[in-house]
Amino acid sequence: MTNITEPLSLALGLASFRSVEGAESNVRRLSDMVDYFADNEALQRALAAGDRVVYEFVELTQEGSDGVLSFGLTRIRPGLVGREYHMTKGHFHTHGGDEVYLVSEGRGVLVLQSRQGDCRAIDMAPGSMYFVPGQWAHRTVNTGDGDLTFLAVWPGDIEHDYETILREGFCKQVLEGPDGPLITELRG
Ligand code: PAN
Ligand code: ZN
Repeated sequence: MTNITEPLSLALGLASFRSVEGAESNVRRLSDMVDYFADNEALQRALAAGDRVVYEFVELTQEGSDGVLSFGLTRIRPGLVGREYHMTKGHFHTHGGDEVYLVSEGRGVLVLQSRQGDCRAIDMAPGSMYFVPGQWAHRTVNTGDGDLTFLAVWPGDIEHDYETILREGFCKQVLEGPDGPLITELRG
């Protein structure tokens, strides 16, 4: 948890975010993603070769309901588990807090799913921002050859709910196809 009361300028890199007092570093390895990638056999094969990092994120979390903002930087390494690209777990925000993403490097897809089951997949590119409405679960997929790095900014009074979307499952999957990323509908 942080309490930032002075203006701050940060380069969009993990190291500079980590240098802020109270920053929380998170690493998600293959072993943390067992329930998330669809092809469990491919995951076990990849794990046998080493428990590699799938993504890292550094959060500067501020708590409060009076317009306080939290923010974080995520870097997803390039890679595949079977035909599925490296991706984040994905979550809903409790209380429906909106979020803004800004991509600094890489290529990817933002997969969104509303509480009513509406489903979207939006291409992500450097220099573009993405608005995540409060009632939509969101997951980020790295479809490129290099790191996908993005800034996220969200309200301080939300919690991250991973359970609901894990139980429901995202309705779109992003797979490596013969001519690049292929977005498949799992249902709906
Ligand atoms: C992001 C995510 C970050 C990691 O900062 O928390 O990209 O993804 P998971 O939290 O799904 O593992 C964000 O959306 N914050 O609200
Ligand atoms: Zn979020």
